Amino acid sequence: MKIKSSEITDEKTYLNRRNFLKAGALAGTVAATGLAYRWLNPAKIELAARKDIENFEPAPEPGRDEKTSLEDITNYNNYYEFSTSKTAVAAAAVSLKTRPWEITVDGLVAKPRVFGIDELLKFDQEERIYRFRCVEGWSMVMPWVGFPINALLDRVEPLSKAKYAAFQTFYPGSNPVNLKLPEGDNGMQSGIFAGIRFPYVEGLRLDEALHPLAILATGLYGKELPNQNGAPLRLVVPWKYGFKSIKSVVRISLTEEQPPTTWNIANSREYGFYSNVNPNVDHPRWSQATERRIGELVRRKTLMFNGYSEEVADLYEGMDLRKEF
Ligand SMILES: Nc1nc2c(c(=O)[nH]1)N[C@H]1C(S)=C(S)[C@@H](COP(=O)(O)O)O[C@H]1N2
Ligand SMILES: [Mo]
Repeated sequence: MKIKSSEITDEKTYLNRRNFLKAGALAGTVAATGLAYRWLNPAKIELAARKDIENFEPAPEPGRDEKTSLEDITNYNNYYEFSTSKTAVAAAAVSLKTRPWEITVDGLVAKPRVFGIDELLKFDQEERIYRFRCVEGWSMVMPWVGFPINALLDRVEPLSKAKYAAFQTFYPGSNPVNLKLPEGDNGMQSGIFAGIRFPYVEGLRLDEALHPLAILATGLYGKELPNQNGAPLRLVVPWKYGFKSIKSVVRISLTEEQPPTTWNIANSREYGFYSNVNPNVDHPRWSQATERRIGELVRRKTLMFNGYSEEVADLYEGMDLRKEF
């Protein structure tokens, strides 16, 4: 059953739709993807059509991937605009105002547009239970609510020249196209204290962005997204290290050139553009072969593409994943 856009009004609605994913959601996803892929590579339409909705769930073995508690998901965060201490982010992010909030989708598209957040909340929302692996070596299982990015990109009609999607986080004083955004500093700190440059930026190859597993999340555990997790709208790319999943997005621009990304700017030797989860390619300072699942004691093996190989491996055919890490 697919959740009707008109039904998404408040937290209670989110709550009542915990299991709304399942069969119905697939049809919509595939239709939207087919449309979007047409701009890029007709062969990809088939790839999307093959996908079984069960593959979006993270449990190859029953009991192996229990959902991480809401308590852990909302109190162990990386959001450097607020704090570099994971346990301090939740309290600091209380001061983020998420209204008014607009997102511009521009660049190499036929119909560039500004979307109000409330319009995006009316898109068909699905629950997606995903593994989430931070490059630092910890992981969780998150029950997101959101919609595939391709559902949004369809509306602006990507041009065939577009090869990448660039994403930008809200940051006070950085409002290039005069969006309606909250006034004031919202509790965000200077990049000097965080050791990285703000606004936080990320990027995907367009075919990655159009992949049905890549979503814009609007909720968590059936409720609206908590500030510390990137309210009101954040990217989630479950086969890539967590830092690719940029929070509190205000701009998505399609480009011909590979866009700059925050952690790659900070240290290009340690953080590549692709940053696909890969147990065989270590971080220069630590192994990526295993991870600590938050809430568990014994480390577990990290899976190639975070366990989503079947869905995404063909995006990288012919690439040397050691060089293009
Ligand atoms: N704008 C912004 N987005 C961000 C970050 C950040 O510091 N700023 N941290 C990234 C990192 S390193 C991770 S692991 C995830 C953490 O998401 P979570 O707090 O929802 O678990 O957000 C990513 N997105
Ligand atoms: Mo991370």
